[in-house]
Amino acid sequence: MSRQFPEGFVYGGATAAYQVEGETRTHGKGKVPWDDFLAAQGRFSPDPASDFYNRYPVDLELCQRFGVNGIRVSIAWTRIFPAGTGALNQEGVDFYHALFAECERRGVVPYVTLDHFDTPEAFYENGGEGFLTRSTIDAFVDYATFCFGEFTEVKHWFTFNEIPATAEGSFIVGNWPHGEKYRLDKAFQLMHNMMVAHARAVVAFHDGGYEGEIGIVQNLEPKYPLDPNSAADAEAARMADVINNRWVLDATFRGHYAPDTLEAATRLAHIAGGELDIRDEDIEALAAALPYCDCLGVNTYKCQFLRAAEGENDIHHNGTGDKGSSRWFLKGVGESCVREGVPTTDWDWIIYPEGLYDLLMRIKNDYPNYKKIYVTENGMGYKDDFEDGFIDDAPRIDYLRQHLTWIHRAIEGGVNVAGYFVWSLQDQFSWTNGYNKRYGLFYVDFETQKRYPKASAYWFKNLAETGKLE
Ligand code: BGP
Repeated sequence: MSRQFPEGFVYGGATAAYQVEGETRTHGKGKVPWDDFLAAQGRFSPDPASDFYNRYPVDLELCQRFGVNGIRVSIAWTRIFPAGTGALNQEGVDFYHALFAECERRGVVPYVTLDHFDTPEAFYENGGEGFLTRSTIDAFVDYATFCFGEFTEVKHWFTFNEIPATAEGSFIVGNWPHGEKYRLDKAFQLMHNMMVAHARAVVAFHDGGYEGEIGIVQNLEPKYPLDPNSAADAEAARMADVINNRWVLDATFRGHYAPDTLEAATRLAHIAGGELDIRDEDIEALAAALPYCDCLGVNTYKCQFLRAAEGENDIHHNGTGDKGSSRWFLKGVGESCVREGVPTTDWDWIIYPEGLYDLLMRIKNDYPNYKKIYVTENGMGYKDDFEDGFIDDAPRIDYLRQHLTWIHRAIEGGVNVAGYFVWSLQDQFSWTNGYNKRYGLFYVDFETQKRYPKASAYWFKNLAETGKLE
């Protein structure tokens, strides 16, 4: 059966500054925590990544040829303000103006994120702890306000990319720079502080009278009890849901935390040995932004099945693609399991497209204040085979088709989904997995930086040009 997407639906490709640009230590750019962290690890370098800093015209020309009419990019805060605040790097400002002008020339609409995992290193110096330190919130609002005023050619803004993933990498899995493991207290606090920063930037956008829309991108992940008949498993899923979804959704679309959300977060923070610092003025800031958050970006790849269990924390991230090597056991929550018959990727990400339908319907039902959703990332990490310039990535096409089918069903169910961005536009650098986990519609030979359209690119072109999902 074929399905027709609505007129005006955005068929996009997604990127992020640090994952595509390269030139991380040149052109006046300031440092981010990943620079030293990756160098010390010695596994892979973010340079030159996909060399987007120099090759964005090539990628935008590909967008035009393949019907990709929207592109998610992020501004690297440290290209604009190398030390986070203070002195401006004009070269960085000029770069983004040139990038947006090229978008315009190619008929590709930019959707711009202000901070995609690359908060400046400066906020971790002199005892700073990034967004755990509240002055970073003020700095973000200043940076955001600068961008709104400077880049008036941009009409679609997102404040942050994936606050729950930031908290997870930084304070639960601990595989990010300055990371610690199992610190749910810090994870909730970080998410809270970042949500306040988001809210204040949204209000600044509104008060400044800038043209366009603004929202936030989150990694939302459906959580299910492993045994649908077990109340204990359901409770484990509820806890995991609070961490990943409810905390940030409540902050965005209620303007406060519902009592049971707050109770769960406080309990989990206590288990980790800490307290949460949620102030009245923070809640006022969240509430003030409520009417002005125009859109939600949903990044979606996988789901989680939870089993209730007692025991000690034990999380291992599979960052190599050795299937079956990951473990996830979180005290106070439970254990992550794979339900029989449900497929996984080589990185143990559970493929469950129907979960996206559940998630979208749930946002509509539980958060009626939401206005519009973009699926801002969806895609399949895969070890592509390159044969004489041809890449037959049939499993990826299948993955995209299934997810788009469930998105279409959600639209039929009344959810306002306005666009879909494949992660990723071109192959790029993955933060904790390096370069063998490819996602792109366009294959990148990282030696020569040559691009090759994959089978999925041709498939996507047909979808984008006809609006028809076959
Ligand atoms: C999201 C991020 C992206 C990207 C993607 C794929 O969480 O927003 O930056 O990396 O996931 O994840 P990974 O690279 O870990 O496979």
